[in-house]
Amino acid sequence: MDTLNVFDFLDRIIALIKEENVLNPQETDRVIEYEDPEDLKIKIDFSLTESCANLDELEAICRNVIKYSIKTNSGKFHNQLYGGTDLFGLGATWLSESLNTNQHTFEVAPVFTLIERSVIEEVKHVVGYEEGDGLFSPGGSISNMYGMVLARYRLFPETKTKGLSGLPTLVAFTSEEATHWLGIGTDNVIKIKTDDLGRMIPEELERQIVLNKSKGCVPFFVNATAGTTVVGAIDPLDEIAEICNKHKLWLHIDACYGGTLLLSKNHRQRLGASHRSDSFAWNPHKMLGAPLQCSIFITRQNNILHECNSASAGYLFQQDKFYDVSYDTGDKSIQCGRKVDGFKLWLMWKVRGSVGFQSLIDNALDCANYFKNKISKLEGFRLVQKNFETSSVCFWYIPANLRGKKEDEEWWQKMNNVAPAIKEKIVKSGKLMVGYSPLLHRGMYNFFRMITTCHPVPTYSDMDYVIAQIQHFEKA
Ligand code: ABU
Repeated sequence: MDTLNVFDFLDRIIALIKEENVLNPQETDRVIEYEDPEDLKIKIDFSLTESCANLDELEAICRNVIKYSIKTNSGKFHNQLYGGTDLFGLGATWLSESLNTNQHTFEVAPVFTLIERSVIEEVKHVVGYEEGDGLFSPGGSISNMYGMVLARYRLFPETKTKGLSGLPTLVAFTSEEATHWLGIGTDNVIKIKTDDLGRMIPEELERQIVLNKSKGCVPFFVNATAGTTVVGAIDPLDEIAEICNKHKLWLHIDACYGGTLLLSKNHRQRLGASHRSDSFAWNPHKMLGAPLQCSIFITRQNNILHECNSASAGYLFQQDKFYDVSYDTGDKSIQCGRKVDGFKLWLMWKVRGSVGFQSLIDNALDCANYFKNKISKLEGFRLVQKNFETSSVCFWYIPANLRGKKEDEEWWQKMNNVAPAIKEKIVKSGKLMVGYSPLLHRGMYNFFRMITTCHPVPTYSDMDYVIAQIQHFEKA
């Protein structure tokens, strides 16, 4: 260890990132160097031993970590709802990771506390809340859970001290397309039917609320989704807000994926009724490209985050401190240690301004639209639905030997294997990563899900490339 100068090591890491094109993969670079798990264990020595590695060994290990990792900054990566990173956000990460700051109190995070406040205020403004509070959380599922816990607390504040026993059966509502629900008992999460674009049907929501009340259950929470995971559907927020208002239900909007649209004047109207919600979750680490992770939860209700979550740890949140303790934001969070994720978004916003965000978002959606229009005219491609509301485009690829045949159950069973088989070939070639999914509640077998994001900035030629690869690997 004596021989290892850590600053030399950090210099080498930066050099490696440049040499291996991690941040700017070239056209000839593979998006993935796929190895099965057992083979990967041979390529990289994952064991930890008593002896220490020297600088050259460390460099070789890190080079392999890069080699066998997915290059999300490649224009060939369309596999998830996130893509590559905004490099200004990355700069923010390097700085905050170097400072190793914990967000819990003002005394240990003076600058980042004010930065988080500033971002939360701006996000509240964009969503349309005049009051309220918020924080950064470790991901969309947790942000959604904050909404659910606050909803329960508003209705039954005694759960904080007495727990769940004695409570009636609580029921929550979400669309058939939504995912990632935790905590309340999956049987008590009522899935509401969707229309042919994957959006919750408001009349169905109201029917289920009334039905569940008549069974003696207590509805307490409605989750509307702005950007469902597969088809990117945006629920009719205004009509859902009306129903929640009528039945006095907490309305949470899971806008983890679609919330980014609020930053574009050309697309924000799709989330026009967001201000009517009680809480709202948005992940700038998805379409906007903030480095993972960057997830925001806001609520329109004042003080409730603190009242519901405060544990008043005496070793952190002393009330007799020498400064205004309302700046100690950690006590409204369920975490103790909390990263300063707000800094990434704040720096990106400073550099680009809202105008810069808008042009990145408009471009991502324009490319998705170009892709959709192009495949809608190409032989062998079939859209899963007529329109898509975010940057997700879902489609089947019908191989030549299945075209023009009777589309019976046997045909669909064969179609079900097409996307996984083409994907395997594409991934093993290192040429492309694109996702696939079934939507069984809509009777749909496996189809491709193509996603565009703000980073790396997508182009029409990236879109053409995806089409060409799918066509090529059908035959390969
Ligand atoms: N939070 C759900 C993300 C899933 C996906 O990227 O496909």
